Amino acid sequence: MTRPPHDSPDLVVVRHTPLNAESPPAALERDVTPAAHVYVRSNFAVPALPGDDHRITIGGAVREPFSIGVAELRAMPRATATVTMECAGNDRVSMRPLPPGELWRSGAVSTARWSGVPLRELLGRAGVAPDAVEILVEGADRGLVDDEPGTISFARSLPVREALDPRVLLALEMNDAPLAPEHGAPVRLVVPGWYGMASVKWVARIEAITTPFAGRFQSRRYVYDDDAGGVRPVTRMRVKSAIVAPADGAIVPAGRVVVRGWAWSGEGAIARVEVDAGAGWHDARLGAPPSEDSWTPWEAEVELAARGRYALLSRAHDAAGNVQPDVPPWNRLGYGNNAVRPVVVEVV
Ligand SMILES: Nc1nc2c(c(=O)[nH]1)N[C@H]1C(S)=C(S)[C@@H](COP(=O)(O)O)O[C@H]1N2
Ligand SMILES: [Mo]
Repeated sequence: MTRPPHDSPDLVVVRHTPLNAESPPAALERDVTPAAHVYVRSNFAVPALPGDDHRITIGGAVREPFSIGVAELRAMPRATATVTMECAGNDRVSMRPLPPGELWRSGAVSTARWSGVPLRELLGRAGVAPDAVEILVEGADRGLVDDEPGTISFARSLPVREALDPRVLLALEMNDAPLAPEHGAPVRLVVPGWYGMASVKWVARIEAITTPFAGRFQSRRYVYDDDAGGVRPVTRMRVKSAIVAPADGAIVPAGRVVVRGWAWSGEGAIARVEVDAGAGWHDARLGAPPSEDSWTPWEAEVELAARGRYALLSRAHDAAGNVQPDVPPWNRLGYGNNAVRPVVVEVV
């Protein structure tokens, strides 16, 4: 029997061109998301790059600027890390009033095993000048945007101290296979703990800079803009949890139901997860996270005795004392929605 293509989609498409697509709910039950099911978020089309012949330039406020080919990067000592990455726009669809931007539901989050060269190796070789304040990383992708003349590239900066964190990688592989084009082949940045926008794909240029970067994707997008003119940069992932089983909309028999999910935060380890099925909050059991930079599994049993519909809720706390809010924290562009989100099941 042949199946229609929409019967087994790899990803849930939000926009076709450029491709923006969510991980399907079933893929998020796994601790490491299969590569074909990792969400894709791109502002511009995938640039055509020459694979191992692609070169990165490292310059600006450094002692010794240089360029390095991807083939040379592959020959350098590697580090590997399992990292949970969430798009800052994940769950934008449940913010009110509806913000502009891609209308992500809850699938713009994935966990992958990245392997590559720590960024600090290249910065060490270049010798960052003492007056450098940030490291700028530019992708090879370019395109037009509504309100600016000519094409612009996707570029982001990190404070020097963050860029020197040995966990920040120039990744060459995802889940033990070469990076796919849509995920930044041949080389991308991976910044653990930060929302996805910091993890620049298709890296072409790295520059040490002496004044803070104010490019579009640093100061006009990926900012918490509060209507009153206050603007704060989007940085680390807010504490959040997701229920992966039962699935939203599932029909379950009456009785005990095991609720399972993940919790993550870029601001500290997960300290506690609570679950509510309508009778009040109680603690879930935490499992061991696959790594320090990945989500923490949790599980709880709830008693769904009577027929009818139930809203299952989960609420995570991190070691820094942050807890998920009940209501999405408002900002004009709809970033960082870490509010508690109901999963509805029907007991028959
Ligand atoms: N060069 C480049 N890098 C980029 C982007 C982009 O548009 N261009 N999008 C960013 C955003 S907003 C996110 S959430 C992540 C998504 O990475 P993924 O598509 O591999 O999941 O890539 C980031 N890196
Ligand atoms: Mo993103």
